[in-house]
Amino acid sequence: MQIQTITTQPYNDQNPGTSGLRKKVKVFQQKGYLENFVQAIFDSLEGYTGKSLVLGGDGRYFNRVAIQTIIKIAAANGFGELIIGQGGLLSTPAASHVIRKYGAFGGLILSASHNPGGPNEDFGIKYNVSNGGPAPEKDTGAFYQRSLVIDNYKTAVMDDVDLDCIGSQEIDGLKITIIDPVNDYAELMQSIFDFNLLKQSISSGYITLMFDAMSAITGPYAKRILIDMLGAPADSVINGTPLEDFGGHHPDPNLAHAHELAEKMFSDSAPVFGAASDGDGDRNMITGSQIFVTPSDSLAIMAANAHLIPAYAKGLSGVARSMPTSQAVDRVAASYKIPCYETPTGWKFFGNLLDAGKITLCGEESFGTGSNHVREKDGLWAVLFWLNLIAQRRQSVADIVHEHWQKFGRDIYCRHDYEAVETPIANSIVDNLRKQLPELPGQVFGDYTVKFADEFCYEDSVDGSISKNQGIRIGFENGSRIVFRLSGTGTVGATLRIYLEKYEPDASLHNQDAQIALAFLIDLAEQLCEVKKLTGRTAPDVIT
Ligand code: VG1
Ligand code: CO
Repeated sequence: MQIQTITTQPYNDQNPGTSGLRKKVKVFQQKGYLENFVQAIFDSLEGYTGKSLVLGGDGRYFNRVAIQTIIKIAAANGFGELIIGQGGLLSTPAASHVIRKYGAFGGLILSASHNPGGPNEDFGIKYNVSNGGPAPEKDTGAFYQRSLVIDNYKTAVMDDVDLDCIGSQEIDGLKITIIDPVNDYAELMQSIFDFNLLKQSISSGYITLMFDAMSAITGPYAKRILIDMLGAPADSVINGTPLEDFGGHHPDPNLAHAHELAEKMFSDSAPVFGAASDGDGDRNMITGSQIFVTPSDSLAIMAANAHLIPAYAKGLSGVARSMPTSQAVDRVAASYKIPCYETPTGWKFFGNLLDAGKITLCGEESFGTGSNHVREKDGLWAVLFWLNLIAQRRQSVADIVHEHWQKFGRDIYCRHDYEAVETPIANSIVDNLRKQLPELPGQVFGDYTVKFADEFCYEDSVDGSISKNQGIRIGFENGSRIVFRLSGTGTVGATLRIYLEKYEPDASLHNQDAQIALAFLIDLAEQLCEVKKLTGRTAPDVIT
């Protein structure tokens, strides 16, 4: 194999965020930009010579070009085998599974997840380690440090690989295997859930459903599993063809962006169950006829009912949630007497807990839930979990949710996002909040007395690593919380996220609208951070 060493100039902005490096496509198209970052990753890793690397992405614009570039750099750096999803496609959870199943050294996932795609939109790249999960902070920190000083990259002189033809070939000692992106994942789902029960429930018409793939990666997965394997009617999957620009939409599964599904679920002709997934297939939105299930509630309900699912019949070793996720799952853990861990935002923090067997199930308020079956959050897995639950309990989504609230109380929850705020303003908002922290405990605001106010710092109980500055938390005596943090996945300015929650034990007050129930906390959050005042905005860009 002929290998070239190309001289390059470093870029100073290749610091991975919450989930990999995300930038505008135009940034990735700069000379050597992608090459530098990939070489910086390989330079920071050890022991991969002759081993295999998994490659795949969510099919967004630039996916195919990037894969060809990466193939040549990986070949030149001495990998022995590249396992690539056909067409360059792999959903994030499927990539995680493929890494684990084939014992790969690691994988590169090309995605900017819920961010929009297209020539003027976003692209991203993320390295996952051999457990199938996102690289921990010590690795991503090393990639960044290396990227700041890199002065050359290696690339193999070879033709582009045919990404569409399934099978293995050998090029100068490098094995290249193109796999069906769905097969292994579908098999895994079959091993977790009761497919026979699901088939019966769907074919008998007991469960009707609509799944919105948002013109993103889950289309082929949902069609294979929901339609081909479980017998759902063909029109149950909408927007099921992956498009490079997601049809011009944000592939972000929430009521604002999955509006086609949302309208259906709140109409007279709503099916029993509705769900959506994001650009790379790791997020999920769960709805039922006339009801939206918040991701935090979904996690708690899954934890409370996991024993009804074949793979979790023996119960859960423990659960975890990201810090801003509501405390609903904590109540389930307390009642089941299992541990509950609070981690920083981002799936990479669950990996050690899953590997150590300390938790079985975990989730985030940002429409992400998952378990120890892979090391990423998993959108379709969550969909199948809920379908299995409905089939097993023979209850509607609304009944399952209301019963859960009756038993555990309701954690009324919402998140307000202020997007593309000018970075200096966003930073000053956080600095001002930080300054107020020492004064806040003991202060009384209406019925709310501040119990604690701090900046979340996480110590990993498995490897002892410390992650600082993971968001500002203000907790009240009555269990309510306000959390502020800046997003680590955006590509324009800064996004301020404000998370609000209030515990309501009284069942007669469970059917309140979250915005109304949380109105006092919403006003208090503005009083503390002044985002509206400082940006001149009147409302958040997105409410979830
Ligand atoms: C957001 C979510 C976080 C999630 C991350 C990646 O990060 O808040 O919970 O893990 O996206 O999700 P941030 O830093 O923007 O708040 V995905 O589906 O975009 O890979
Ligand atoms: Co995603």
